[in-house]
Amino acid sequence: MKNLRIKQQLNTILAFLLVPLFAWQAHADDHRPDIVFIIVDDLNDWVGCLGGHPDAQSPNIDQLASRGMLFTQAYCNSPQCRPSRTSLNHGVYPFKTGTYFNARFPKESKIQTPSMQQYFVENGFRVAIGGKVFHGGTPKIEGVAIQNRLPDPRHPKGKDNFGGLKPPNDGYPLDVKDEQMGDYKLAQWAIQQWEQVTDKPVFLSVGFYRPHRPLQVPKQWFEGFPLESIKRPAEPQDQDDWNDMPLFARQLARTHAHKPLHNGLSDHEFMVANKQWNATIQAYQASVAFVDQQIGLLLKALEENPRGRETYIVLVSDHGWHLGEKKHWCKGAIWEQTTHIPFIVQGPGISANSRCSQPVSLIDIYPSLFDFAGFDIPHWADGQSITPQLKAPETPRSPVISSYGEANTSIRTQHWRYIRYEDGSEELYDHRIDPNEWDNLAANSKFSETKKRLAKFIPTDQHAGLKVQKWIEQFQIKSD
Ligand SMILES: [Ca+2]
Ligand SMILES: [Ca+2]
Repeated sequence: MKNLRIKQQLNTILAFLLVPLFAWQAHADDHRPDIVFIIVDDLNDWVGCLGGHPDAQSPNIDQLASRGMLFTQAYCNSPQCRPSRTSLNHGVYPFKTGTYFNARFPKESKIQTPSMQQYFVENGFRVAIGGKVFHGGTPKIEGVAIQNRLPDPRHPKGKDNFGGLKPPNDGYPLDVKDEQMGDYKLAQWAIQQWEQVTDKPVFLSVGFYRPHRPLQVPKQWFEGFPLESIKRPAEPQDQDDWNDMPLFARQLARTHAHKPLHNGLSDHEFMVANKQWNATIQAYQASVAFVDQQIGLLLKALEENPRGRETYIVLVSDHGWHLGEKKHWCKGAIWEQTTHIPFIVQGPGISANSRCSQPVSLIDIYPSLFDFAGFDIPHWADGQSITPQLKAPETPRSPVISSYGEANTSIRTQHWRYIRYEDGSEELYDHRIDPNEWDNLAANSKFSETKKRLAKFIPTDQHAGLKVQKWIEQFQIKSD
């Protein structure tokens, strides 16, 4: 009898729960929000709101942060475009599929999970994708408006790569207007998509290209960063930062994302030898200020919702970028500067100017956006929704796992970064006292328990992948 009553009560509850579910089918009662996902290519923490560089100019990104929640400890899951974007768009970790690098591994698993854009289409959203959201072009999805990357004006002949010097120092002030640049045109395309009024809620993904190389933007943006007042990242005063680093880490940092080096010089040695350090910082900062302006055009349009819906805006980057920190450049390492990214969410119920210092990563985008849309989170999603932190920022989260090849793994908690490489060597940094990761504590027995605790988060069943050691041998990387 008692069981029957419970069953009846459950049926009543179920019926009650199903009412809003069916109501969603009807357009008039569809109160689901519009969602805008903005991803910026190669943008590190050199934005005002994250304080990564004292001269950063990013007023529009900063304003977005002031209107919502800034996740101050957000990281990528892989420090290169293809693995990072594949992982975030499909909701699975790189170590599940073997997609570890831009270079393809023949035995990578075919990605089986739908992209989040596909999933939104299947769940009744109007979906549009513009610019660089996926690596290597946007895959065709039935019913989706796609705008591939729009080209920039070409630099004058002979002025590329600073007159023959190799990347990463290929910044150049273009004698053109913003309106001629691909990112400006992308913002206009995105605004047009936003302003279309249809019955369905909208999921708009927009991928801005700068500050990805070449660091070429209209010259007015260079003028905001005079060469004579460029500030370089801090370096340790009395020691060589590499002295306490494992041999493997030093070699990894010299591989330049697996391309041959500059006649035996590392990127950093090359930049110093050719006196291009300040010029490249200038070009990067100009590129950030330029792209911020283009993002601002879109953000302005998003202030009004033409469909009368609530709006979520999420802004991230695909990974960080070094400009000489730890004698390293670009991406392709699993340190703080390569993995730390902006991660901002504005939306209904999110307090203005709120901050969360719990670790989050790009793996969390997929389930979070589904949560915002009211979808059930599918079982294959590796990440965790950030909704609990949007309500209560102190709610604890699991550490961030970043991979750069099979068995090259970084574990980032609120206070620690622990790295273990494919040869078993390690790095350990205490971020409470060492935000620049100068003092590797891995060899100090005082921290063996900490290491053991953090090592438990390293996945034990990682998918096979390309080995960094092979590149080290192929390019005859030096040991120091
Ligand atoms: Ca990138
Ligand atoms: Ca050091």
